[in-house]
Amino acid sequence: MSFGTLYTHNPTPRSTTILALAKRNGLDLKIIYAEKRNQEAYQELCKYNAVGQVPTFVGADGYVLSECIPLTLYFAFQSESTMTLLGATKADSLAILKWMSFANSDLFPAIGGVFLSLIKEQQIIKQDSEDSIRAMLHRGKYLDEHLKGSKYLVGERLTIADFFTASMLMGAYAAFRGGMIERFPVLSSWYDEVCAVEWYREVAGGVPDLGFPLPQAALC
Ligand SMILES: N[C@@H](CCC(=O)N[C@@H](CS)C(=O)NCC(=O)O)C(=O)O
Repeated sequence: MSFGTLYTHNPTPRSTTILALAKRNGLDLKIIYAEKRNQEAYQELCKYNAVGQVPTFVGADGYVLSECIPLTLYFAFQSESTMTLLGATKADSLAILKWMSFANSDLFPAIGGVFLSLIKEQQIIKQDSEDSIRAMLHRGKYLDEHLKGSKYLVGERLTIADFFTASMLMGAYAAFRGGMIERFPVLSSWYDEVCAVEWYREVAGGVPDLGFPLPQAALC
């Protein structure tokens, strides 16, 4: 039975964990790539999301949901086994949301501001590349320091925050893998461990190693 349709871009890290959860939960999900250049798909997306952003989900029952954080949670809610990734206590659930929000709003845009210009892709909202480098390194250090005292982002068990944050880091590891390992060893071991989890790797794997040098900048 059809679960619904996910409007996304090919690719976008904002959809990676959703797609991995859909596969793990055996959901029959139709994927529509709705970049602006695919005008027909884009116009269809705009019927459900007036700002034309992905990911946006339209359920077979007509339920519509957009924004990658609630969508990731919605897909995790679809089975008992993935619900265990949402935290065992209220404090854990709130910490999971905290890290997902940080990854989506702070980490991902900073990485995008560095990575997209390197691969000659257009930034939707143009960002200063020096500021983006500084922010990417600063936010990477914040994660590296946090993971020195915590096996996973939220305590001793893998949660959805780990998969979601790893997906948001993929641009940085695709571009600067060697430099990231050198500068952020703890973050990098955590990243490799999360990416090796089979159900996640089946969808998120195959990140290229483009071999760019990690840019340097004075941290604020
Ligand atoms: N606040 C949204 C942002 C979604 C977003 O900006 N998606 C990008 C792709 S990663 C997009 O659709 N960009 C096209 C646009 O903004 O016109 C979320 O967290 O899901």
